[in-house]
Amino acid sequence: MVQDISRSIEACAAHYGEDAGAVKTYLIEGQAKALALPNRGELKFDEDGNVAQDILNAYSKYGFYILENVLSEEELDDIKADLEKMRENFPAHMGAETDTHGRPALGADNKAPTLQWARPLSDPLGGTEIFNGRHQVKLFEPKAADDAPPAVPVYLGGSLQFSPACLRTYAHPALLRLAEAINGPDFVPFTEGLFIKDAGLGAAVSWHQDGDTHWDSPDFDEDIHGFNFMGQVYGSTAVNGVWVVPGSHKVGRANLVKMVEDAGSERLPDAVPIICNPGDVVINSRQIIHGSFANTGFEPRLSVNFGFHKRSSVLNVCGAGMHAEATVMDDAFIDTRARVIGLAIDARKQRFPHEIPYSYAPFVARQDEFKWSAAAQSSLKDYNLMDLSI
Ligand SMILES: O=C(O)CCC(=O)C(=O)O
Repeated sequence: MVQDISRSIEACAAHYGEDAGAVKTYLIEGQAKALALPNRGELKFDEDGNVAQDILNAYSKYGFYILENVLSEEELDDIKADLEKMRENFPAHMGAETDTHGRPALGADNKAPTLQWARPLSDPLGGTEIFNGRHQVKLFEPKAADDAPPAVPVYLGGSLQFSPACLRTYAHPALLRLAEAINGPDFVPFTEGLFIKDAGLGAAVSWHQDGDTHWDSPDFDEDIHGFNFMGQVYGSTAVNGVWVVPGSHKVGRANLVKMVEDAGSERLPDAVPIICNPGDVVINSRQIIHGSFANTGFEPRLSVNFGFHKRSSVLNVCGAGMHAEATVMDDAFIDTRARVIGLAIDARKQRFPHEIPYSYAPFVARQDEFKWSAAAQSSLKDYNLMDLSI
């Protein structure tokens, strides 16, 4: 069962003037194509405890897979409660040092990037040089309602320092077993953040591929730039969700300008939306062509993002410096940044004591060193200055 978003499809199409009919058809056909793909289901394991091969095969073929019902109601409620608390503490407006209660705002004294804002329904990255120009085209920017605020929060970087619930989700044992199946037992962190797409306000993220450093590597393969998990708190739809071009993670860097020119519009004909219910988690190759349109619909989306790399993709490599200063990532650097995995495993163990915790191979002899507490949570401040982006 997927959410009925017919009202949002109508509302979205109405923004596009003479293209309204084409937009409506694109959304409806995209939705049907997405639901027909054989890349969704429960995260299953075989008798030996290995991730079901059909999941790995479908992920490899399409570059994304929808893992259904991974996050329990209880876990989702924890995330929503944290989110509410964080939002109460967001800067009162873009650039404010305090929240609406006059308290120091979340992230106000952080050195690392935290909350990012954009004009409602805009495409802040498309056609710019930000992130090494990977968002090559500017998407259509629908007009927001007259009473919309001038700027809305769109992305919270370094989310694990602000939300114990997100930290616990980061150590979800089934997800980490999948990370291990794809990236090996010594997998390493990438980056973590929340994509916030409020109904009628959320900004677009133009078509792009995430990888930066390894496109011309002699060892290039479909997994070299890692993947993102995207946990869906409210679900994700053709109107508010990420769209992807299935299979495009295998073929190298795409010329998106040409693809849009050839398509005659920003509506890439081979793209499909990632459709999820609350609690589903998407695994998405960072190399897949993906993006999301402005959220002109009535349903909000909140994606809890966190990714992992193969160790060989980052070890002694100079990072892309996407989220902080680029640096050569040696063993000690990776080990320090991976501490968040150890802490997350303990945080989860304390909250869900009946679950079998994930055993992270690099810390197998040291896991007892990692003890989550309120003080340990505070020690994560600015942890994302250690940037493993590639
Ligand atoms: O969630 C979104 O809208 C965009 C996500 C994205 O582009 C990414 O994770 O790279």
